[in-house]
Amino acid sequence: MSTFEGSLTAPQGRFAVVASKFNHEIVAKLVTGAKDALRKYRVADDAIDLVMVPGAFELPIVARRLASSKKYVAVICLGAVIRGDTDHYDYVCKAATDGILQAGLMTGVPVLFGVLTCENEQQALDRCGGKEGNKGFDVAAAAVEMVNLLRQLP
Ligand code: INI
Repeated sequence: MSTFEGSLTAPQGRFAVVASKFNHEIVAKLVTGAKDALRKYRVADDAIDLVMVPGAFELPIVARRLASSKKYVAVICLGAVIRGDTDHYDYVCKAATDGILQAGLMTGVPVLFGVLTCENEQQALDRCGGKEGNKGFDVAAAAVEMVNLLRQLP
């Protein structure tokens, strides 16, 4: 039996980070976490491009464009959606989730889902460098792993 598993060794190629400006203070910390992980796994700073979008709803169209461009080995999407008084939250979460998944499936390029979907601001703060860690870091590490895994697969 052969087992395939992506390593966390530095992959060749460029990484794109797409980050939403909505809930900027939280997303900025996710971006910092993602950069920390990429640095930890020896991705050079000048091999990372950061693209800002208005909100999580806009992540998919940009992720798909970047993933289709053949310029990047992975696209890391970062955002934070926090529930308000209406069901707007549900629509933004669904659009972001479905669209980010589609961007990866349609292009074959790993497109990572680093969007916090939270009931309140505290949950988000806990996950962007607080007591629950930094989801941006985790997702960027997963991007490195996926690049290395996909390179091994037929
Ligand atoms: N965008 C977010 O990234 N997070 C949110 O919490 C959010 N809320 O709550 O409304 C949000 N809305 C904006 C949305 O992503 C789009 O930018 C906007 O609808 C324009 O298409």
